[in-house]
Parts: sequence; C-alpha cells; structure tokens
Amino acid sequence: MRIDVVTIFPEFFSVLDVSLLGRARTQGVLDVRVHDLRDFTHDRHRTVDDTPAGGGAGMVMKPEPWGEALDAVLTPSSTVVFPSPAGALFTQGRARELSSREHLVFCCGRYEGIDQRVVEWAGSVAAEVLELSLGDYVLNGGEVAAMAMIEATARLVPGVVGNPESLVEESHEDGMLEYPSYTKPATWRGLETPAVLLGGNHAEIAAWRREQQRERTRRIRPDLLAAGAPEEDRKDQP
Ligand code: JDN
Repeated sequence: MRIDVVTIFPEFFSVLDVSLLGRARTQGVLDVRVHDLRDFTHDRHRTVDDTPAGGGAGMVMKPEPWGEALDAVLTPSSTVVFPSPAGALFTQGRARELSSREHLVFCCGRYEGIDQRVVEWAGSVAAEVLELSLGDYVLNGGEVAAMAMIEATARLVPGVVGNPESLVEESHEDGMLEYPSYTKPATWRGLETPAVLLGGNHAEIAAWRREQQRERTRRIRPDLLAAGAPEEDRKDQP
C-alpha cells in the first residue's frame, strides 16, 4: 500500500518509523511518503494561510499550495482523506475498506481548516474523497487524526501484523467490545483469574467470552448494540 501525507508538520510523522508500521515500511509492505505543504509555496514567507472569506476568527489554508501538492501526488486511483471534525465518523469498518485501497492520500489541515474548494477539486481527479472525523472532539489539526487513521488502516493490510488471527477477536471487529484478557500468575495481589479460563474447556471459555462481550458492550457502549441490531429492534437512534 502506498500512503502520501501532506502537512505543514512532517516531523509529526516520525512515529511511523517505529514498531509494527516501521517494520512494514522497511520490509516494503508499506510505502509512506510525507510531504511538506510549504514546499509548494512560492513566496519568501512560505505562506499557507489567509483570512476567512466572509470574516470571522482564525485563518484558513489557502487553496494554491494544496492544489500544487495534490497535483504532485494524486492519481485517478487515489483515495483522498481530509481529517476534519466536520467529517463522517472513522470506524473499524471504514479502516477495513481503506485497507484494500492501493493509494491513500491524507491532507492535514491546521487553523480553521482548508479552503473547501480543495476538497471539491480533489473529487474531480481522485477515485474517492472522504472527510473523516475520529470522534466528537477537536484537535489542533489533522495530523494526529491522520496518524490514528493510518495506524488503524495499515495494520489490516496483509503482512503488516505478524499473526492475522490477532486481528479477528478484537474490539469492534464483530460490532462489540472485546472480552477481558488475563495472563499468569493465576493469583495476583489477591485477585484471581476467572476459573473458567483455567479449566481447559474450550466451549465453556468461548461461551464465557461471548457473554463478557455482551455484558461489557451493554454497560459501556449500548449504542453499538443498537447499531448492530436488526432495524425493527432498534430504539430511535440518530
Ligand atoms: O480531526 B480533527 O479534530 C481536526 C481538527 C482540525 C483540522 C483537521 C482535523 N484542521 C484544523 C483543525
């Protein structure tokens, strides 16, 4: 998979050199290239922002440097992602979809965001353009959100995570939270590992884990059960 990132803070992305994604990159499974938006400016101050049309607080990213940067990286088969608190929710299902794309381009905004015409124009060139949000909170820019999306997506690309079975029984893969995990010792500071996990009855263990998933999801994330239930069973969800 090829990933291009456009940002005014390329140094943020040095975390992609370490751990699983770092290894995937040195092994050639992942090709990540980070571009400095300011390299696509032409003035002495390498300006990337200007005042908002219509007035208001803050600054907006100018379209011209974005146009030149995207001219350099976009192809008709690219999927372009603009992290934005105004975007659709980024989910495990979305990560799964993105993991099958051959080329992803992440456009990281700062300030009050990027001139909307850049998003519109990208749609006339690339295969797909997505404005995606990590959740209902606001970061200072798209970089940290892009990094989360890159990690969630790239670990689903075959060959990035060593044991593919570890991807199956995870939170959100079946629309529920994961069951709790334990390791040795069986007693630690007076706390016991649940006896069922030490009994060796695999059917019983599987049933216990499924019940733990249901109980946890009901208690902590009832919205997930509502979303996964057949339409006629749903309570009025937004
Ligand atoms: O996903 B975010 O919270 C996010 C915030 C900003 C952004 C892009 C994404 N651009 C400016 C703020």
